[in-house]
Amino acid sequence: MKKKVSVLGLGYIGLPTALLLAKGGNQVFGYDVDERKIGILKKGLLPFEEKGLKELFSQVKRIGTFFVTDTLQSADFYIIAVPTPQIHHEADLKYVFSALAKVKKIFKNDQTIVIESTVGPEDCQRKIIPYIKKFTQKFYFASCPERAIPGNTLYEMIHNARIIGGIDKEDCAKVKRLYSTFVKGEIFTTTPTIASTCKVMENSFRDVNIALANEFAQIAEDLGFNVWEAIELANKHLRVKILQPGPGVGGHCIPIDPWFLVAASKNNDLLTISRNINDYMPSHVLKAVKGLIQKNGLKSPKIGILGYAYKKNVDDARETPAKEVIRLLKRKFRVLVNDPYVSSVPQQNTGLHKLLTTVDIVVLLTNHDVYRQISFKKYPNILLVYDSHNLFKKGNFRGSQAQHIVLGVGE
Ligand code: SAJ
Repeated sequence: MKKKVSVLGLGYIGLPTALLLAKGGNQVFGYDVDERKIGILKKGLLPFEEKGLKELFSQVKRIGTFFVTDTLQSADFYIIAVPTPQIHHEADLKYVFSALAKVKKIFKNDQTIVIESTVGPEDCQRKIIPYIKKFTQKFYFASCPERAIPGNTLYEMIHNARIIGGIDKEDCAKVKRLYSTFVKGEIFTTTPTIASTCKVMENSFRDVNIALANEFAQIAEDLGFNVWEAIELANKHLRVKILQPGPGVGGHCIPIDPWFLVAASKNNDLLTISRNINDYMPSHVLKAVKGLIQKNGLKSPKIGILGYAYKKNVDDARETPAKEVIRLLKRKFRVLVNDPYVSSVPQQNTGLHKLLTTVDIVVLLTNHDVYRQISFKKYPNILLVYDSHNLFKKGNFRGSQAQHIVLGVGE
């Protein structure tokens, strides 16, 4: 039987989850404290872009199972998908608790609360479940952290394996039935602590491996070889899959989640070092660009940044390393920024052609596909191109005098 669901928080995770549940035939009420967002959705528009989301939104509007509301509706399931920013390396649960406080006001016995937000390993057991127990003894609960990647959220929400951490078997079974209305991947059940910890372990795994790639890049620069070629060849080994270096790690999860583990246990040396290596990368870019300026004797050059999003082809700039690179560069140089996707760059978003005709140095920070087309011969003003993703190839420089310097390539 299809259920009544209230989704609290209509962001990058809450909104797609709500729409998929509605497409699955459930009656879904999307609630958010942000009146502007509610207004946009009520007009039938989307507050952000994500592949396939527009089509899905139109589809559920036609089916008539999704309702946007500025008052929380009583429902069989409350799905909490609010942000959990980092505070002193722990998950700040203030938005989770303010959502729970709203649930408390309308909660009826035997309803179910699901936490989709990323929380620390023991936050459910130690903080969230005890809070719920203060207002009801008759409830079902599961931690079911989202694991979809921005840029391919809908596909991953449907096809990825899902982990549901319920208090006991009945909680797991209830939530599993609900998620089965849209998840095609395998659904596993476990405890709230394991479900929450899996999520932060997954992102820590990625952070540590990116740090390894970034360290290899720095070693390559010291020793004078090309790390991209070395990684490609090392990855020919059957059991090796080295990731790619870059200007640092962004996004709402990988730079944050490992800290939740660091805060939870003293056994955190590798996690801490990896976080620090990745956080250092914007300074590494700054050092490299400054070195190039000095070496080429450029006096007060104008620098053009390509890319502000935290990764390619998305409009998401949360925790983007570009923010720190720009902040550091702006202390000494004039900086222009272009990003075709992100509307909120820290200063004016300069058109690509205008930027390329104005600057002396280009620093590529996000490997958006659109940048692959640039032909530098059209811009004789550009003397140096610092490429932190090894994006540009020889063809981009045919007929151009610009020097191409790549992160992780030593002389
Ligand atoms: N990055 C590198 N080198 C790489 C891969 C990534 O420097 O080889 C950088 C990217 O440029 C970016 C950052 O890391 O700045 C993160 O990008 P990503 O694409 O690896 O991951 P996210 O943050 O977009 O999404 C991650 C995913 N987690 C994992 O792959 C383990 C996603 O599945 C999670 O749902 C999401 O975090 C989340 O919400 O936790």
